[in-house]
Amino acid sequence: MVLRNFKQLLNRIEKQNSQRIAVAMAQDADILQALDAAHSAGLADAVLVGSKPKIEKIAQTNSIPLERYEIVHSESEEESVARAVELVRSGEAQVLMKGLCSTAKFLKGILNKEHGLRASSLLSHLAVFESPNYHKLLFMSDAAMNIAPDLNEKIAITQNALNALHALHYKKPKVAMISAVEKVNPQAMPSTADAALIAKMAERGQIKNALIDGPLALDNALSARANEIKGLKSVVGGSADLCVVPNIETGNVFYKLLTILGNALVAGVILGASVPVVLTSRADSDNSKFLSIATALAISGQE
Ligand code: COD
Repeated sequence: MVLRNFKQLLNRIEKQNSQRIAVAMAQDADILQALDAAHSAGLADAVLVGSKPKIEKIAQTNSIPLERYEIVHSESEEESVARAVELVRSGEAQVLMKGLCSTAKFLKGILNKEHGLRASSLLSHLAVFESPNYHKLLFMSDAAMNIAPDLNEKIAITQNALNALHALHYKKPKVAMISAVEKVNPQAMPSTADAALIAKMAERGQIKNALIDGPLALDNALSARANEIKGLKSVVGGSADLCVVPNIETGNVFYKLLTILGNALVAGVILGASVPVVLTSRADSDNSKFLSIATALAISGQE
């Protein structure tokens, strides 16, 4: 079943058991507000890793109760990430969340060969948007982790996202392999060739339970009218559930345009780790951070 909005996603998880989230660098007002909302909704409690004085000050300024949380004091970003990851590895928390630290440092902590949380060959980021201008939730990968994925990495990114969509009960998600045009032009625009190959793999059943088309420009992916005008027949048909973008720059601009100029609500998670991982941009709102927690829980399906 296709999810129209985040409300439907939240309905899915309202009966799940509450999870404990380990937050790396929790000294952030939006993070604490988001955790408060998750706690009030019965979804999760948390262990806050980071500067204890800063966490306490922020909580006091914003009237956020802290009694319900354990605080693990830690000074540096690296140490906070390592301690939060360790809390998850030891089973004291079931979800990991990025707080006020750099994405690269957070991801390096997850990827650490000895002490990290790798569970599959490639980890990737998945963003989810509820836009006032689109008729259902729109998923997009990868805006935050894989910088310049090659063909094999794009296949893995697509498969990770499909696994997440299947976990959310989508039977055959419509996937658009995004480029700038819909014509395959291997020499001038190699991303068009990668897109076409992945679409062909899906057509031949090498990637299962998905309708994949590409290359598609974004208007072909999202607008039936654009397809009509261009005379393009596509299984995605201007109604993509998932856009797979060719590189991190495209993904990052996609994400920020939708949130800053498009008034979209957004959630962000990392896929392929041994536990659900919540990863938002530091400037995202408290609601976005709450929705990201909800999305991570829904995908991990702790029903
Ligand atoms: N999945 C699984 N393993 C990976 C991945 C991945 N996505 N990326 C790297 N690895 C493995 C490599 O195979 C290698 O074994 C080890 O990790 C180190 O690989 P490096 O040297 O390429 O990786 P790092 O540690 O230098 O960097 C990995 C990052 C994920 C930190 C890096 O790719 C990165 O900085 N990504 C962008 C993060 C970012 O700035 N986002 C900003 C937008 S919000």
